[in-house]
Parts: sequence; structure tokens; C-alpha cells
Amino acid sequence: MLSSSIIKLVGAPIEIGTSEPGAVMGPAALRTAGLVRVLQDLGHTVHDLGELSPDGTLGQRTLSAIRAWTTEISSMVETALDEGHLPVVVGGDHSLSLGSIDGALRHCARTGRPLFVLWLDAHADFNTLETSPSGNVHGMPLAALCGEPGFEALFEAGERPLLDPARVHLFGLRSIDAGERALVTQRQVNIVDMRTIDEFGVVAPLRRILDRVAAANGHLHASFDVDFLDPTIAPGVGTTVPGGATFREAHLIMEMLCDSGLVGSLDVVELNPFLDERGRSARVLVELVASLFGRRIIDRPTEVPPLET
Ligand code: 6HN
Ligand code: MN
Ligand code: MN
Ligand code: MN
Repeated sequence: MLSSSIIKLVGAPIEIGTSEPGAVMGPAALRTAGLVRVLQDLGHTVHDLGELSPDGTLGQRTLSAIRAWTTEISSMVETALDEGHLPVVVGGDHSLSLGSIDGALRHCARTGRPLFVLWLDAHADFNTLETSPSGNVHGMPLAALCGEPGFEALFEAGERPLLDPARVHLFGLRSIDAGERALVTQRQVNIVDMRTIDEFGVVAPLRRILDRVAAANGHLHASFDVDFLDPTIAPGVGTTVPGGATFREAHLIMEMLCDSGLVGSLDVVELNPFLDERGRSARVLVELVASLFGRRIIDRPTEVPPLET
């Protein structure tokens, strides 16, 4: 991570992409766990844009309400990147990545740099309205961004740059729906699933991805879904899947991303404080974000555990 980068932080408390309420509290919990302070303590300048709240979306669970979020998030991310800043969008459910990646794509279309996506997630999030078993849009953002048909209502009318599925790297995958699996294979999305991680660890597969991005002088967008982590360390998410990444694996990934200096934009999504246990998941996420932004293992402060009452 560039030490000089100014971080543009925005909360996107969207939860209409999921059927499990609670993600609306995600940004507040991350702030309570010290997200801003930790980044500042590392020497970064944080421009905190507060929480987005698009007009006319209150109580709406429609594709056009999601479009209002997508439009606001996209323009915030595009502007931040155009200004040379590093946008961090904290959610909120994973449908917020429709906006963050759309914004990064628009920026990259001007600079000519290819956009790569590192999708740290138990799921592929590549369902279409037809393949989705749940109808929840947080299981669909990558398909929509890659231009699968049926998603017109999620974006403003007019031309938009599409994400190249061959530049998407799913990492940590361990739950995929049948129709989604067929589509991911057809579109040649790259997969590092949990089986691969068990066999080779996180270092070799991640190094290969980072080398690819560096060789292409690409912009890397990292999208971190809480359910990438094992539910024993991060229970605060609506879609837990057993067999997730350990703290050590996730931490090492963040350090490697930091060392690479390649991450140009970041999402932290799906934290559901209503399902969390005494803020554990929020705290783990703040630690991981701190590592991504340069905190070294030897700099970790002594944890003072809260008193049990
Ligand atoms: N997420 N594949 C399931 C669905 O409903 O489409 C789960 C999606 C989870 C979404 O992880 O952000
Ligand atoms: Mn740029
Ligand atoms: Mn996801
Ligand atoms: Mn997921």
C-alpha cells in the first residue's frame, strides 16, 4: 500500500441485497471497533465521507433502489480514484460492490489500466436472476458487473464499462450454486477454492495473482466478504459457511497485499453486527484492514480483553 495514499472512507449501509437484516449496522460497528482511528494511527490521512443514504431508498427492496446505491457508490469511488485517493467502502451487503467496481471500471477506462478483482468470499456471487436460488442480489454482483443479461435495472441507462470475468479471481470459494458454477466455468472466472488453499496455502496462489496484476500494470480492487473467514473467528455474517480462512491465513493475505502495493480500492462487506458476538467480527475486520494498510505483526498492541459481566 502506498504510504502516501489518502484514504477516502465511506459507509454504505445497504442491506436490501440480502434477506437477513442487520448489515445496515455494519459501518457503525466497524467505526465502533476503531476503523478510522487505527488507520490514522498508521499515519494515513482519512477523509471520512460518513454514511451514504441515497434518496428514495428507505424501506424499498427493489432493483431500482439498489440502482440508487450503485450510482452513488460508483461516483464516489470514481471521483476518489480520479483524485489519486484510495476509496474504501464499508458495508453493508455485497451488492455495494456493484457501485465500487463500476466506479473503478470507469476510472480505469480513462487511464487505460486493466481492472483486476480479488474476491475474498466463501461464495462466487455470480448468480443471475435466473440461476439464483434465493433471489438475493448480494449473490449476483459479479455476474451483473461482467455484463450477464437481465441486470439493466441495476445501472443507469447508457454505456458502461464491463468487468472482464477472466480478470476476476475468486479466493476462498466453498459454496456455489449449480447454475452459477456452470456460468463461472463458461466465463473463465479464476478460482482459488478452499481445497486449493488447504493443499497449497494462501501464499503460492496469491503470489500468482499479484504477479499477473503487476505484469499488466493493473488496478487491483479487493472485495472482502466477512464470510471468507471461518465462522469461529467471524460469526457476524448472514451467510456463514464452515471451513473458512483462519486468522493467520487472512492476516498473511493482508500483509502480502500491503507489500505488493497493488490494491487501489477496497470493499469490506457483509458484516452483520446483529449476528455478531460481542463485536468479535468487527474487531477482527479492523485488525485485518490495519494489516492491509501497513500495520506489521510486531506492531500489534496488547489486547485488553473486555471484562465479562
Ligand atoms: N454473499 N449463493 C447464495 C445466493 O443466495 O445466491 C449465497 C450468496 C451469498 C452472498 O456472499 O455476498
Ligand atoms: Mn489512477
Ligand atoms: Mn459475497
Ligand atoms: Mn459470501
